Amino acid sequence: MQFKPEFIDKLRSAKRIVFFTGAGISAESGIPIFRGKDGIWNKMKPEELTNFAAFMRNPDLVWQWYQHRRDIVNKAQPNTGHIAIAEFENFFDVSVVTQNIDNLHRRAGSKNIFELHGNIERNFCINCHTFYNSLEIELSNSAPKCSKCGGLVRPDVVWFGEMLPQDEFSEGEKAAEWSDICFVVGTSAVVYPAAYIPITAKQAGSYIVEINLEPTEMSRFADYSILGKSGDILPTILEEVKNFKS
Ligand code: BJW
Ligand code: ZN
Repeated sequence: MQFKPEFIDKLRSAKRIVFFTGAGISAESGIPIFRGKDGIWNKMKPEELTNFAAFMRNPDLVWQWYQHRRDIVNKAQPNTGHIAIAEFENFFDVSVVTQNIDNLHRRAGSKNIFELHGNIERNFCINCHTFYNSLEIELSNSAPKCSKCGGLVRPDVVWFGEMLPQDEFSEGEKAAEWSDICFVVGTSAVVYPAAYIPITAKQAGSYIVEINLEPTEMSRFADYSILGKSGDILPTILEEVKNFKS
């Protein structure tokens, strides 16, 4: 794979790198993406499953959907893309700002991770806000009840119309502002405010590199768009880095 010389120059001089990731980076681990022809939302309607009103209307249905996805996530392993990102930490100051809830960056060994849309391993009571990890509650087919107050327990993920975790978002923004290169990997970049992260990076002068199977909303902001699988492209970029860093 031949990369644009300007990109290699940027890589040589870069100190801080931010990876802004979406569902596509986990696709090669067997976790379905949301949109497009292979997206889960061709089969499941987001408005029936990913907002608070939907949960209140039918908590068991929403809980079962997350149970199904927990099973997929638990069986999945980080792929070569996640592992390459973790290895970038040997050469650069790296932040990972992810929209994913699947823990695969952490399991691959990345340290500095900001999760914008929560984490499927965590749950909380909608009444008293007690947190439960998935080992602490009964993972049956009905939405569990809080052992302290009897309130409904929901997954700690961000649904449409809900605020993003403030600290994760503002730390992610800072990482974007400070970055020399911002990689935008495996995201359709249509969900806001998350999609402001690479735009913030661009406005602060960072070099934007998109890695995706196809052009996206982000392509017009990108300085360089690389089309292909992140599990192929990221390890190849890492090899380039190893060549000039060793
Ligand atoms: C590969 C690949 C391979 C495949 N290699 N690539 C303007 C400003 C601000 C907000 C809004 C706005 N306009 C509208 C809004 C509201 C809304 C929004 O953004 N709507 C748009 C969709 C229209 N945003 C919100 O509601 C957010 N909150 C908010 O705005 O709060 C403020 C507020 C509060 C109160 C009242 C009003 C406002 C919250 C958004 C929460 C999103 N939550 C979800 C679900 C999380 C939990 C769960 O997983 O169940 O997050 S939705 C879903 O989309 C999930 C994802 O993180 C997110 C992004 O998807 P992603 O990762 O980009 O996946 P895909 O499938 O779209 O794309 C995959 C890509 O990978 C594709 O491009 C493939 O080509 C590629 N690919 N294989 C490389 N091997
Ligand atoms: Zn409670």
